[in-house]
Amino acid sequence: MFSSVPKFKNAFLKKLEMMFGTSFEESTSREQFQTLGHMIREHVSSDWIKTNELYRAGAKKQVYYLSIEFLLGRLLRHNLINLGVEKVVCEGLRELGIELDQLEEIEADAGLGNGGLGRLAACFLDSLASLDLPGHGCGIRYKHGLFEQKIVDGYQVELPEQWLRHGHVWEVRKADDAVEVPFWGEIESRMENGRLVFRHLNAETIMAVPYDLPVIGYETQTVNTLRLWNAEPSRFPANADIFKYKKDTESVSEFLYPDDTHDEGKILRLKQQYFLVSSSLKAIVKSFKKKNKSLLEFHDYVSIHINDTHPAIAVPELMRILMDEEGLGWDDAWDITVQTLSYTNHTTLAEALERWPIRIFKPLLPRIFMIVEEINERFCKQVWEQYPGDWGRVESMAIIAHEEVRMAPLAIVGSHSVNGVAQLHTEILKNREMNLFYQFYPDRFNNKTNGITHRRWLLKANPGLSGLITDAIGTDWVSSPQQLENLMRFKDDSAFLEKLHGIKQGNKERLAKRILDKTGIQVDTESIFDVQVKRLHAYKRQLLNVLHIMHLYNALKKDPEALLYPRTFIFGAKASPGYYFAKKVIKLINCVADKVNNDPSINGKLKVVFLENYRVSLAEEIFPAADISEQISTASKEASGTGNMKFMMNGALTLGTLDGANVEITDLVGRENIFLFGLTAEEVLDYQNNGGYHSLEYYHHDERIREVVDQLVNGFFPDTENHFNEVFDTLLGHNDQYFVLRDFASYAEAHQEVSRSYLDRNTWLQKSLVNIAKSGFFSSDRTIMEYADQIWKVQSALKV
Ligand code: DL6
Repeated sequence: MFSSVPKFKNAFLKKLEMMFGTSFEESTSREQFQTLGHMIREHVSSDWIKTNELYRAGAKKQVYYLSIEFLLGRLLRHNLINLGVEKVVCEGLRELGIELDQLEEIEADAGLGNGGLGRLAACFLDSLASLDLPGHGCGIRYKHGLFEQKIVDGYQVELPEQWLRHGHVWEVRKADDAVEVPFWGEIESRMENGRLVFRHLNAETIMAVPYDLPVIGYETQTVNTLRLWNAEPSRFPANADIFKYKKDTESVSEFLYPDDTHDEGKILRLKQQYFLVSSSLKAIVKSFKKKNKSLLEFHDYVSIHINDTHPAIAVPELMRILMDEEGLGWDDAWDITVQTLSYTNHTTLAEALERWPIRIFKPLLPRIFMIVEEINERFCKQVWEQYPGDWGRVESMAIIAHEEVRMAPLAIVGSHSVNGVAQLHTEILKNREMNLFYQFYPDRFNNKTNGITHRRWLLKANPGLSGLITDAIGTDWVSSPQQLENLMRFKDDSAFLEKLHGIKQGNKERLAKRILDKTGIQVDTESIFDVQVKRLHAYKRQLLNVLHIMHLYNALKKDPEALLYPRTFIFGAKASPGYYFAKKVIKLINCVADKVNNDPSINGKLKVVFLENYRVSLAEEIFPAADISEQISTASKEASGTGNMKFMMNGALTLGTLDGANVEITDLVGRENIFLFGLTAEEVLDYQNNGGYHSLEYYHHDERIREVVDQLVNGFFPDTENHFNEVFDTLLGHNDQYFVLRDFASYAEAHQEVSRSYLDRNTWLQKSLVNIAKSGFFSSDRTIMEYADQIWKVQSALKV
């Protein structure tokens, strides 16, 4: 149906009539979108079936990527590109009077994630399928994804997200594969035929119903599966409030990350984790058993990856299945579990390391808690034997301590591999945060620097640049992104560099139009587009950025020539709903935007834009249009970052600290093609260990700092009396935990350097080209091949 334009048009019109019983002329855009989606699903169905058959019958190992988040975004154009039919569809639709761009807008972003961790999972799925690797995603089908952000009076307001309102065209409900997941109740144990048998009595059971999505690889016949579990009522309990039961049950897959500041929210979150893990593992074991192999060989056929600690409960759950359901003894079950599981850590921030109070964990998951206790006891004994008398070490490493279950130790002890997501992050894990575990299991720790799928973030998001690259070096870079390096040949080709400039300008014009439509702000496309888009968090230091903008504004007021080159600062960021400080920073950015954008004396030299509701589809418009990528986290705090890679791949230059993957970007592009500033990770850690930083000194000694910090509280922003007191306090009262004032001068100097460099257009374009040429390393294809070869030991299913 996609082999030629006429065939496509014919099939499209027929399908539309069949699906909606309406003529093309009468059809709505939504009906047209749904029609196209169904055609694609139909088109891939035979490859999907064949891929599954191959996996079922084959002797090859499968990998399952367990993740509480998958930030997929839209799939229509991505699928068309991967199938190689985008052109036919685009032309066919155009002949019918439909623009594919407009149809694309109908699709809701599947926002089943908060940020980097969830988007990484989505990029990995694309690479797995495109590399013909047998890898599946397992997640939750949240009814409401990440909240929709509205900005009201400068503040963030959250609205429930509604991606399923019109159904999800890519999913297939697999009701026959539903499994039950028990919570609460009691455990009865008794001897049966010389074996201890456990029964879960009086459990409240939830039905987990899978919805499968095809994951279509790029120009390959591999179609993998993302399985998202939906929570539904199972057996309605007798004599109980059935409405309450239904509501409680469905709430498990209702919202992504419910508020966990209260016990009620905590229970729900832990329920989600067990719901995901238990249903996925049951399905995995069931599918393995169809191969008729001994369970003792399980890990030769199955690899299960734990994406952060949210699915770490897979350790005791796999033990439970192997022992209680399959009858294995502890030692065999433990060997299999450890050899099957692997774990990625995504953060060193202490507050993000998960711990569950026993008072919640034990009653909710009684059998799982028993197994965790046993794992803990055996593990502590091993530590004690290796370090006799070292109580402190045992206490620090224990899985259960201080009335809590610690999920990171559970994941480390129960996995054969533990990886960080950038070189620096892995070193920090090994030498600091997880040093005791590294000493105990030196061979388990390894690094897998993150990556992004260049097919979405370059090929799809930036058709102009992709076309230029293909014209210059051929199409092979799409399958072998390292070939982007061949662009280095054009470094001294000024005609090529001018084309690069033209493409960037076109992308900036498109973004400028979007900004005007959404905010009413007119930006100058000749100005430097300086962009910071990411979750709002104190360590990511949007505050440093906005304080510096205030300084530029002050400087311009004093001297209209103070700014070497006009700038447009663009922000996009969602704050966690309960994160008060982050919400204040959003308000501050919006106040600065109001002040700066409406001051005629600034003469448009400075503009500030906050784009609301930052999400994958918006990100795809922003990255290609950026000149400067702000990656300014306090060194040592950002595990990797992946936005930094997306910007680089689209030719933006990084203005950043030596943190996360910025370190590897620097190694690749060279110091002359990046703008670095600020403390190093070592210096930050040294301050943290030994003290010596006093933010007040920087306030007193740097007039620029004093001026902007005072402006937070001195009425500089009209009608904001007391709004920024807490921001002021974090900087001075609480000694500026993230070293904003310490890095201010160096940041301001780096900005000057940016302006100076931009004035020399040819040199700037050369730097931009080097960034694009070196970005192939950050393709998630490279990352996934490393996971496949070194951790999962899986191979392409197509190779014999
Ligand atoms: O690894 C993906 C991504 C990194 O690029 C970011 O640096 C890191 O902050 C993020 N981590 C999380 C952690 N959430 N928790 N817990 O999202 O992971």
